[in-house]
Amino acid sequence: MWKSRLAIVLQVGNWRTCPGLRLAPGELRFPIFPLALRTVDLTVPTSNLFMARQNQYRFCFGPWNISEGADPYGPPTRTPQSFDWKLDALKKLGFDAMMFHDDDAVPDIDSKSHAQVMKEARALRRKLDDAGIAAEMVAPRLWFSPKTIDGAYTSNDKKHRQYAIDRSKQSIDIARVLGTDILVLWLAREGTYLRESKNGFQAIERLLEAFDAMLAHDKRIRLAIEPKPNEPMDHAYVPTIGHVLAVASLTRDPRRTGALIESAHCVLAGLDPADEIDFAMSFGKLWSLHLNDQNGLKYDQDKPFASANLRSAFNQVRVLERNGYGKNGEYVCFDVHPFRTTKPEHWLAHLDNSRKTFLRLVEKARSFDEKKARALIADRDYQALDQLVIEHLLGRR
Ligand code: XUL
Ligand code: MN
Repeated sequence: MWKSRLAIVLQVGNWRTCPGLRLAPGELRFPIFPLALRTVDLTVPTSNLFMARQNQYRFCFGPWNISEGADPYGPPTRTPQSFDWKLDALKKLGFDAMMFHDDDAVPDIDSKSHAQVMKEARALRRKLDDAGIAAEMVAPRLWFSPKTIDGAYTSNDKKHRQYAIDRSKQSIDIARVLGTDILVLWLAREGTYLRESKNGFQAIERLLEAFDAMLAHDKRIRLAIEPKPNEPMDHAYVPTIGHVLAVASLTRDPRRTGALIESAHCVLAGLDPADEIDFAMSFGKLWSLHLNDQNGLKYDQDKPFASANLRSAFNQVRVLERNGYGKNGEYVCFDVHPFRTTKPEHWLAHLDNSRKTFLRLVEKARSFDEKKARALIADRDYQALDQLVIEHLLGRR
């Protein structure tokens, strides 16, 4: 059986030093002549050669995912909880790590000196260590300040662009103290409300200037750019994973510039989250993940994972399984919010449910009849393939 599916990655040359080569988890490459220049790449997943080692997933969320229910038309519906309460909840729910905006880690960050920020970051690290919880990432929150009203890295005001770069460098320092090498960049205000207000060519130059400054600031930090096509902006400059990877390729260190995919953001771009995941992973660039759901082209909903489209969620889990997401230490994060109507006593259900659903879908992905699916594909009977998936999700074997 294995013979018919055998293919081997032969690589003539040293893959570590050849630009443009990637080694996805679950692939084998055999460097043959270390100094040769050309490559022969007959890629094939090793899962086809050996029994796949099953993924063990680790989970995280951020303090903002225990939110209070405010929306643009109404005030909060739940009284805020303290950070310690949230950390305790995360632990009790069996999650492994927490995500942080810089001001989740150090509140009122702009009013504090760098030394004070570092001191508070160190205290947070001790608290996390005591709780046995890791910090998954740090992200500069560049969309609240009066200095980012017209954008952060792409603001028309040079002083404000500098503020954004300085704050990002400080976020990197916080990340290092918290023990993570991932800086997430959701480019919230890097776009336009009005096309004529900015120059798109120049915006890419400015983004690159900022990314390069961050990469130079710390030689080990990795930038995980989180694309989103709109909201709060009408049009964002980096709306999809393709844009992320294109911009990454122009930075001073493309190897340290990668991506974070959020399911809802893909739906807002009219794209399939599973395809976006496959795309990023085929470049070895998916370093973090925000699973959630979104019911079509509306405001950003951050629904519980699979809440709007169970089949799409199944396909996301299936590609994560197939591509070995998590094997390099990546976490599965849920960027989900409770419904505004949620009572305080049910406040954590969206997180617990998202994780439960994810694990149920892992079972579904592992028990999917791949052999039958392959036979139907070979016979080009996609009608039956469609029904195979539906029956499987409905629970019938
Ligand atoms: C916004 C969003 C953010 C980022 C973190 O849509 O997803 O919460 O994930 O800054
Ligand atoms: Mn997100």
